[in-house]
Amino acid sequence: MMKARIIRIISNRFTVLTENGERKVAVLRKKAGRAMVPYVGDDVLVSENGSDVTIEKIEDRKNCLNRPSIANVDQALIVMSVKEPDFSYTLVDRLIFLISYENITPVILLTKTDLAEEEETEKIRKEYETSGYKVLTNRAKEEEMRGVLSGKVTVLCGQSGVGKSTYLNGLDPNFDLPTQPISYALGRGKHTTRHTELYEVLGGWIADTPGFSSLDFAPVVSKKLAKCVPDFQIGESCRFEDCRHIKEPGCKVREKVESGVLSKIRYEDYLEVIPLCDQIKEWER
Ligand SMILES: Nc1nc2c(ncn2[C@@H]2O[C@H](COP(=O)(O)OP(=O)(O)OP(=O)(O)O)[C@@H](O)[C@H]2O)c(=O)[nH]1
Ligand SMILES: [Mg+2]
Ligand SMILES: [Zn+2]
Repeated sequence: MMKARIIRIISNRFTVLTENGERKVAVLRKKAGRAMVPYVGDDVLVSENGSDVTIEKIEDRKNCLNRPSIANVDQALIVMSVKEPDFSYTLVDRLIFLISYENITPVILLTKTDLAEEEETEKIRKEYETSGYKVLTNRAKEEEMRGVLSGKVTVLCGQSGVGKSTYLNGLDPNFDLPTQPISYALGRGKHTTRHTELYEVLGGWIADTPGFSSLDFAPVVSKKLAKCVPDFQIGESCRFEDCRHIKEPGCKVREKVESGVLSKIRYEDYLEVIPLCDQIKEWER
């Protein structure tokens, strides 16, 4: 048996990188991990029999995201264009919530800054930097990106057409990932990247992922989400330990939103997802 990490999945073929640095294409042993579906980023044990490589076991994950599906990441770059498609606070905030909920650090990456006025980009940057988020743009220099990516596993998250693959291509001249103008007409489907894959770049690993069109809050436990939103880490406790920061008396978060200390945008986006949460019962999880 050998330790390996899954770096690419295309239907039922799993490309793994073994501990001795070899790439091999493996299949999944039926019983491996029982009902567990392997994700890119999973640490696995593989066996070799001649040229057949089989995944025998999936190790426990330190975290995982479902959209895009990936396991064991250190940070997520939320990729959002300032134009084409238009920048959406709601979408970025929903991604922040789902990513933080899985105990992954969100970082914001603004793309297509050439398509907007400088002030527009700066306004967005300010909104998130004021709340304590790291904000990058597609103009970030290699030096800065090395600082962000080196020694870490990073996943790119964002809707289709925001420029995830284009951005990766710019990080390493050896990359030639397919990219495509977004087509609103033509009905030929606008998802260019169709699988998740980890690439080695600037001293770390980064995953390109397919864009998605919806996010799922049904399995999210709202009381847990209330504790995960980075904006709400204010170093003060609400009166009730399980406060969801909605209308509870003695809620410090709401107080700080009302006095303008915390972002109203993020808070309103938070209130909007609360009714979407808690749709899956404990025993069904
Ligand atoms: N003007 C401009 N266009 C860009 C920029 N980045 C990407 N694009 C264009 O946006 C379109 C979509 O880019 P992709 O890189 O394919 O987008 P993606 O996020 O990988 O999309 P999916 O793979 O479908 O999820 C392409 O036509 C790119 O050339 C940018 O910084 N400026
Ligand atoms: Mg792509
Ligand atoms: Zn509260």
